[in-house]
Amino acid sequence: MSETSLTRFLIEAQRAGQLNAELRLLIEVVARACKRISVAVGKGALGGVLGDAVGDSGGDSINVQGEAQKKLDVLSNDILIDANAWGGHLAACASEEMPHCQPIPDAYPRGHYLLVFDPLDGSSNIDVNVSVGTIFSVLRARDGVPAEDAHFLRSGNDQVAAGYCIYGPSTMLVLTVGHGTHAFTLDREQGSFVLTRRDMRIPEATQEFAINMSNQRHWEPAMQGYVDDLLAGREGPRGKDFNMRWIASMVADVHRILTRGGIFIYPWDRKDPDKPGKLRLMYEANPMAMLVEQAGGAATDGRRRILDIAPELLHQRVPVFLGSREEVDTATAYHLRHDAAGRESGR
Ligand code: AHM
Ligand code: MG
Repeated sequence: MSETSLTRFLIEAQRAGQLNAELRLLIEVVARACKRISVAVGKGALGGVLGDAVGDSGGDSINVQGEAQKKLDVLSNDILIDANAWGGHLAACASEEMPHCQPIPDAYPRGHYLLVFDPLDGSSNIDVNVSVGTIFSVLRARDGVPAEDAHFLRSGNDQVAAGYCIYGPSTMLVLTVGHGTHAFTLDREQGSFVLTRRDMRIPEATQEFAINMSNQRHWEPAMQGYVDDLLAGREGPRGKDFNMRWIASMVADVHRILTRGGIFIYPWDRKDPDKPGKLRLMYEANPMAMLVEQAGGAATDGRRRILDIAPELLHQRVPVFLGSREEVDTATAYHLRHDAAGRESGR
């Protein structure tokens, strides 16, 4: 049989009743924008796009999170906004790089969906030529009223599609519309995404974990205990040796986990106790949690399922534990046991 392009895959999914034409268009538009971002990322220093973005005052450009923006963060954000403005499929976009959502301009028809994205995740890796990616999540808009930030504040269970595009040695789009997680590789000569893995499955057990160990002293006791036991290996309570990987690019770490299993953790830590974690719920944790669950894995904040969390803020942060089901359940159990012991002792 001939290869399955993303377009064909989506048309067949539409025929199977898994999505409608408007959502299909939205996904095609996001995929097209990701191709443009892939070209910009791929040019590297030759494209003049490496380094920090310059703000209006001539200093570093700082986003709503207080983080310095890279030129490619800004460029990727603009590419996604421009691509999605005129198609008639969206009511509004929201992004890591913008303080508030951006409704579709009045000049264009408004659609029935909301798109929220991290235009270039892991952007601290851009200047060192390590994989980065775009993460996106799609929600239904409220009909008949102009979109506002509050309309985005829905739990991850309400996502109708989620995905990421990884800009690595090859560019891949990994997508779910709620019927499995599927991977497409960009054929650079043809300019089209081709289905290369239907129904990705994450192995239930693993011996590989991904975490930034330099934060260990700032973690809460349950987290310290869990990682101590991983590091104790075969001689410890877990009875097996573990390997560690940390790319510091969530898209790349999650892609490895979707491909061969593992657990990815970015826990709460005391470095900045006011922040409930580093990663953002709406455009990092929720779409990744949906992709991982659709591939048979699990995703929690250490205590509850990420997709059940009711968001209060567009840029809300959350601790993240995701990947191989058994390992996520084990890590979550350490936290719940610790909480229960604390309650018993009145702490
Ligand atoms: P970003 O959205 O500003 O790029 O930050 C998110 C990234 C994730 O891709 C990655 O998992 C994490 O930050 C790395 O954090 P650290 O630098 O603490 O290792
Ligand atoms: Mg990010």
